[in-house]
Amino acid sequence: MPEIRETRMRREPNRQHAETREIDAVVIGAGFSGLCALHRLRDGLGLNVQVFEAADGVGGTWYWNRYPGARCDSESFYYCYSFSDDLAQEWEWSSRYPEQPEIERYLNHVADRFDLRRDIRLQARVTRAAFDDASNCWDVHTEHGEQVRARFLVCAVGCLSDANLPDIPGRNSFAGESYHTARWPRDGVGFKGKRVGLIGTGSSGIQATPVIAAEAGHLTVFQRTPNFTVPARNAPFNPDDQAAIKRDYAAIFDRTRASIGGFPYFGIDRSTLDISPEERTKILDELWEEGGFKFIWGGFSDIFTDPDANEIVSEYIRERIREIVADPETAELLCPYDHPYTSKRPPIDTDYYVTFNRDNVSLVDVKSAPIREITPTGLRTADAHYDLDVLVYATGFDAMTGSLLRMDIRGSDGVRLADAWAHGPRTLLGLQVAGFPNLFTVTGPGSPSVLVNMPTAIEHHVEWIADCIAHMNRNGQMRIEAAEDAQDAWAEHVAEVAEHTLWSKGNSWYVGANIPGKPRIILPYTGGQPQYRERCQAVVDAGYEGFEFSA
Ligand code: NA7
Repeated sequence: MPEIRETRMRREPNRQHAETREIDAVVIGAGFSGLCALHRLRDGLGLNVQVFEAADGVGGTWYWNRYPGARCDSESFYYCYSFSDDLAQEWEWSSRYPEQPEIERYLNHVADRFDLRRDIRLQARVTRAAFDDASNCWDVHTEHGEQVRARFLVCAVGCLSDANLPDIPGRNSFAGESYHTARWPRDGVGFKGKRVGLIGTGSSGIQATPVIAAEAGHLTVFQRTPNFTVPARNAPFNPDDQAAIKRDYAAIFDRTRASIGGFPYFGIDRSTLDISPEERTKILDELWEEGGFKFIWGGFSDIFTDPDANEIVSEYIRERIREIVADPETAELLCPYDHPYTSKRPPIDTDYYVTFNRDNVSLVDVKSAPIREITPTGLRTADAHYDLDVLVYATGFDAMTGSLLRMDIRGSDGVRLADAWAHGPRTLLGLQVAGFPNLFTVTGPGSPSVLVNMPTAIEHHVEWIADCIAHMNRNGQMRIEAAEDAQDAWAEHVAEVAEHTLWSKGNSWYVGANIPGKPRIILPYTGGQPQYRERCQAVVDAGYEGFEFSA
């Protein structure tokens, strides 16, 4: 197994940068959020900005996740930037759900169109950043020795970017090929005639399974927790529909900003329990046929809060699984019973369940017979050995905190972020951390982030950060930081809101349960985007209440 973090990167020559440049802002990451932040801070505020990006291309999530079947779960026409109407009008999406190469092309187009590349340093992983109390600046260091001093540090590192490669005994002894879905080779992987093992049935595994199965000699899916997934119903984008959307784009983007999940349609306030079973089934049938996230947001609002309501919808999905999967034993293994629907991030899929009807696909339950070790020739569970030529790890990410903590970030008085967050992340609004002045986190823990269509959440944060910096510049302020008591109050609020929902009830990455030893704490804010935006605006209107400035 190649070292996961470096799988495909050419090493930059060992440059020596003797001098420390002084600039206004460093942005870490050149994905959706980093590109947006660079554009807004440089071209909007006129700041001198340097972006550092670990990869050898822009795109972030959409650079790294090239696995077969990788595509977005949000629909293309709103999984994009809204900050430029010209951009929105000129870009043509090919289908309802764009595939990874298309989104990567889009982000490269954005980088070129807004002349962003000249301020992006590729293959420059930030390893260390330390706040200097005397100058109120951040000293930022890259792995190749470059140093920059900047007033502001904007972490645009993504919520799902620190790939999780489980520490399974014998992992490095495997003699075949092995890949993590989030570190997929650019040239692809050939599966023809091969015995492929795939570990993990989250969104990545569920998207990859049908595509790998279509090519492999045999595919064995190692499932620890079955997942609820609904059909995406992907289809080419009809040009007339696309033209109609473009005529209405401003209103569509307004709706994404006003809705709970950042989608251009509003959730329906309807209880699962208030209508007859027949009526309910009819609604669910229609949503199942329509496909996508509307199944979640366009059906019944109480599935997020009421266990009985949730169980009804969960059972509806189980019935579909039993209907689709021919072998009753396999169908039952695919049925989740141990967590409420949506308490683990719900995937949407293309032909996932039906793939288990293929002769060359088998499902292995590694909950009842856990994986014991990887061997040179395959994978051993508690009760069998599986011979494999290729092993695919679709094992997810150290979500929302992994990429931040992987860097050695030291705030005021040299306090390490890793120590400040030893018992779980604490932020004010997911935007700032007490003790880490002038550092902003785009879609950080404690903000709705991953529960919202990501570009919508990202643009909101970038706007807030840019407005805050403009406010500081107007008022001659050099330093901003979250007040400890305001941060405590926000952390308490985030935890309390989650208690009233089912979001925190599954063993998911939403609560850090997928990473051994990670403190169990709800990572995203579950109160919904509108409430969150209101709170962010109220804070600004009250003179950035909860934040402390100094000149
Ligand atoms: P996820 O959703 O975290 O899924 C990871 C999967 O890997 C999940 O089924 C895990 O089972 C499984 N896993 C992880 N470690 C192991 C070990 N050691 N043994 C067996 N199985 C394991 O990651 P994805 O990449 O699929 O999706 C991430 C997000 O990207 C997704 O939520 C969307 O937002 C887009 P578990 O459920 O923990 O039992």
